[in-house]
Parts: sequence; C-alpha cells; structure tokens
Amino acid sequence: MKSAPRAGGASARGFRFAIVASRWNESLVSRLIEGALDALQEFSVDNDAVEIFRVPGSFEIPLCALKAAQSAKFDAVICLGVIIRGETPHFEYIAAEVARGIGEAGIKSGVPTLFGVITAENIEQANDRAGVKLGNKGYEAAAAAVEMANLYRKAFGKEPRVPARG
Ligand code: DLZ
Repeated sequence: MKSAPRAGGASARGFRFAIVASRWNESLVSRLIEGALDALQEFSVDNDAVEIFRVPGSFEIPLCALKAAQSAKFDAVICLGVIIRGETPHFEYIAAEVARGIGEAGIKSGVPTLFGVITAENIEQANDRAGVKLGNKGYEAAAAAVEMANLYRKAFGKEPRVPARG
C-alpha cells in the first residue's frame, strides 16, 4: 500500500515540476528526492519536466521555492527537507518558519507549493518518514503536487506549461 492516496485519473503529463531540496541530513533528503521522482514517474511525468534545486538547509527552502514558483516555469513546487529536533537548537522556530515560508511562497505566487519537509523528534522517526514509498514524504508531496496541478487546470482553466507529447 502506498502512503499517498492516488488522485483519480490524475496524470503528470504536460506539467512541469520544481523540486527544492535541502542538503542538511543529506542521506534522508536524497531518499525524499527519490520518492518524489518515483511518484512523478508513476504519474507519467514527461522527460525533462522536473528540475531539482539544492539549497544548504531547510531554512533556505522557502525563498528558493518562491523564486521557482515566480519563474512561471513550473506548475508546482515540491519542497523537501529534514529537520530533527534532537539535533537542532531552536527546532520549533526553524520548523515553524520553514512551514510558514513554504506556505507563503504558494500564496504569493499562486503556484502550488507542497510541504515535504520532515519535522521529526529524532533520527529514527525521520528515517521512518523517508521510507521506500511506504511513508515517504517526498512521494506523498509529489503525488499531492500532481493532484494540485490537475485541479488547477481543471478548475481554473490554466493551460499546462508544456504541451502534452505523444
Ligand atoms: C543549522 C541547522 C541545524 C542545526 N539543523 C538543521 C536541520 O535539522 N535540518 C535542516 O534542514 N537544516 C538545519 N540547519 C541549517 C539551517 O536550515 C540553515 O541552512 C542554516 O542555518 C543557514 O541559514
């Protein structure tokens, strides 16, 4: 069983996606990136329709997400990071600021920005949430991105950024 519910009939074909991922806790974040790419492939994303931007830590994700969203190149921006309480002084402030900033990037730009940032008590919990598809927050965020891109096109008539091929 996958952890993210599949949107009925949703396809990633014809859409472009940005992934903004931090390098802090790299081994876990790389699994979130893999999960996100897996989901996009399962939804039949076009070749070359995904661009990955790496930033130093989760604190840097919101601004990069805003820039990507404002570039008008993407239909959704998938934000991936891992913040661990036990290893992060002022955990609450950083986690809250990252969540707020990612939300603000979406509101300011009008482009869906998806929250795939793990905020965990410890490394074990973070590990569980960066699993291989089952419980992978990157997979879930990417599946939500596909759903939102489809919703916006259907509900508000926005054309896809890239014409569908084949
Ligand atoms: C400094 C820091 C710490 C202590 N912990 C984390 C973390 O658990 N996860 C994460 O993504 N980033 C962490 N950072 C780095 C900050 O997000 C940021 O990159 C730096 O403070 C520089 O602005």
